Order: sequence, then C-alpha cells, then structure tokens
Amino acid sequence: MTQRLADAAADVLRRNDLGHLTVASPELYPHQWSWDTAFIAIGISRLSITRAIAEMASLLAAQWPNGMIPHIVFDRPSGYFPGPARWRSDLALDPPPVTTSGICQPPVHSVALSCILLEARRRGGSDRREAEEFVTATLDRWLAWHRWLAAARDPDGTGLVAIHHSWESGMDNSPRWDVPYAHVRPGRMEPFERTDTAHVTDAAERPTDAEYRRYIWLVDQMVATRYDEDAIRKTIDFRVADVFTSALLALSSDILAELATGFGRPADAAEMRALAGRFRAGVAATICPDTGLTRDKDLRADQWLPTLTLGAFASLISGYGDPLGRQREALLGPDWCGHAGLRYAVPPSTSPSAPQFQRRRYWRGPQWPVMTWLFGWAARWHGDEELAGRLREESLRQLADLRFAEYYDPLSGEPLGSPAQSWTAAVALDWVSTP
Ligand code: 2M8
Repeated sequence: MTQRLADAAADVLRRNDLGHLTVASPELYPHQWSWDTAFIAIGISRLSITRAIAEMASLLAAQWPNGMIPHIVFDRPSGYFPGPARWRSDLALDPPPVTTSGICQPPVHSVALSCILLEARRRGGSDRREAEEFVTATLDRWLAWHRWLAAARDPDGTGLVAIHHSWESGMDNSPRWDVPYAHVRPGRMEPFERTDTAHVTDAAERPTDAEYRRYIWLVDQMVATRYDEDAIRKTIDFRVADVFTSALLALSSDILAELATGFGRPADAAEMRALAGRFRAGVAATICPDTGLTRDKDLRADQWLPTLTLGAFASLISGYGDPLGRQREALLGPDWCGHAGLRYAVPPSTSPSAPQFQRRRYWRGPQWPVMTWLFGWAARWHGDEELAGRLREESLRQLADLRFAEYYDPLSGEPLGSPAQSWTAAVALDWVSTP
C-alpha cells in the first residue's frame, strides 16, 4: 500500500505541475496559492529538490516590494473568480512583477524551507548544495515577509496577527468568522458570478452565496484603498486577530531563527527568536481560563471569539511546554479526534459537538489532511512523537482511498471538495516517506 500511495500522490503532483509551479488543484484552483505552495514543495522535495526549490522560487517572484507574499499568483488566464480584474493588484504595484491577489495567507513557508533542506542534506551532493544556496540567496526575502507581517498586521506589538479577510486565515468559512462577518453588511457593489460551485459535485460543500457577497465586498473595500495598509485598517469591515496564523508566525519564526543561525546570521536569528517569543506570548494570552483553548478576537468589536474549531488549538502549533496540556487532551478527547462518530481519528475542522458543525461544508466540519499533517509536524517539532505518530497513522488510513480529496466527511469518510488536490497529495507523499 505504501508504494501505491506514494506513486499515486506523485502522479497527482506531476499532473498539477505547470513546469515552474504547481496549481492548487486542476479545476477548482488553477493557480498558485501561497500556503498551498509551501505544503506542495514539501511533498515535491521527496521527488526532486530542484523542483521543490523552483516551486518556492516562483512564489517568491510574486512577493510584493513591502515584503507581503500574496495569497494567489495568477500566471495565466482562467475562469477562477475573483481573478485579477477584481483584485486589481496593479493599483498597488506599478508595474506588477506578476499579477496577484492583494491579501496574504498563513506563514508556513519556513516549515517548507526546513523540510526541503533536511531532505536535501539527507540526499547530499548537488541536492544539498542547491538547497543551501537557495536558503542563502533567499533568506532576506523570507525575513522580509515575517517583518512585514509583524509590522503591518501587529503594529501595536500585541503578538497577534490581524487579518482583513477570512481568506487570509485559509479557513475561509470557518465558524471562527461568523460573529465578525455578521457585522459585514455589503452595500451596492459591482455584480459578480461565482465559478467555484461549478467544480464541486454539490454546492453544499462550498461557502454560501451570502458569504461570497461578503468576501467580495471586502475585496472591493481593499481595492478602494489601493491596498494602503493604514487605510485598510481604518476602513475595512472585517478586522480580526487570527490566533492560528499568529501561532504559525511564532513557529515559523523559530524555524527562520534556526536557519539564520545555521547560515551565519546571528543578528537575524536573534530578531526572529524575539518575534517567535512575541507571537507565542500573544497566542498564550488568548487562552480561555475555563477551557484552556485559544481564541480569535474581533478587533472592531473588541470581543473574544471562542469557537470549537481548529483555532482552539493554536498552542499546539506555537509551542506548549507541558505536552499533557489541556489542548492536547481536548484534541484527543470525545469532542474531537476521540468522537465516537468519526470514521478516522483526525481533527475535524469544527467539532462534531459544536452547533455550527456541518459535516460536508468546507471548513465547517470536514477533515483536511493538510491540517492533520500540520498538527503532526508541529507535534514532532515540539517533541511530542506520540501525538505525531497517532496523527500520521490515522491520516494514512484516510488517505489510502487514493483520491487526495481537498477534505473528507468526518463521519462517513467520503472524499469531498476538489479531487486531486495538490496539498493533500503532497502531505500524503511526505508522510509515507517519513519513517
Ligand atoms: C481555499 O480558498 C480559496 C480562496 O483563497 C477559495 O475557496 O477559492 C482555502 O481552502 C484555502 O485555504 C486554500 O489555500 C485555497 C487553495 O487550496 O482554497
């Protein structure tokens, strides 16, 4: 089975490969996405270090001069909506090096750098040389990305990253955002037509039309400022401190610090360690004293947002000291991986015990193999081999259907969303290649 899974995953990645970049999925997402790229590059590094590096390099080529890594890189025309005409990144970048969206996604790129480097060093020879040269040549660009996130999205030094759109969280329609979205009331706007629902079997696996109106309303609000961060902060209808993205910034800054140390850059290493400390503390400060779980915060309403979603486990990403902490216990407990109705014991995006749980709808219930991988990788990084091993074993059982679906119904195990999703194939490939 292991070899069949590896071969099938590699095949998906090859089919989604345009040569210089891999699309997130063949039909639903025919472009390059920022955090997808990091996971995809991790998978590809098991096949070719050169190609994994090219993946990261093509994303970096779209980095904005201010340091932001945009969430979508549009390198060719397609029917994807919203496309370049709605995003108007040309208003911010004159001339744009590449056409992109105007927002960002969670910073997982240094996880990819570290995985690629590890695999390249294991292989040795020219792979090792190439990966080390890539890190040396691009370290400043990754540092600039983290510095931009810290400065533009946490100007007051709270240790939490503010997002201006739920697409920036990557968990688009998660119940995490229901309360802040209730305050977003779109007015008159350019009409638009969704294209995403044409690519899934059942529209109920995607966000609703009402949600899409809000998504596009926020895009239009940002375009109106020509992507001026100060103006966006003042005018946007959605501004939320995203605890999961903050945890990823903490973890990724620790990794960048390690890389900077290894590549003879002690001052940058110290700066990244300080950033990691700031965001780890920010995440810890969101913990609800009653539940021990982390929370987002609506910055416009100054209100905590406790939800039974993956956002409740941010400390498991940023670092948690005591491995038998409450979040670990809750994750393995009866409302989550230990829920009696689950087909596979991996974290659902929303707890089946939560009133907002919808087993088939995108980030409101389904299990996402890429998230299982992320929790597993973070557990290992923090020294919790036991948790990492459990997640890997269960996820590999789920992935044995060889469908590489975007997400899965947690109760029936049915594959949902887009088939042949690149990041699902990538994490499957990484997991079968890991001892
Ligand atoms: C999904 O998001 C895009 C918008 O960015 C969409 O629905 O059109 C999310 O799952 C996101 O996390 C992911 O990066 C993207 C591509 O896989 O799809």
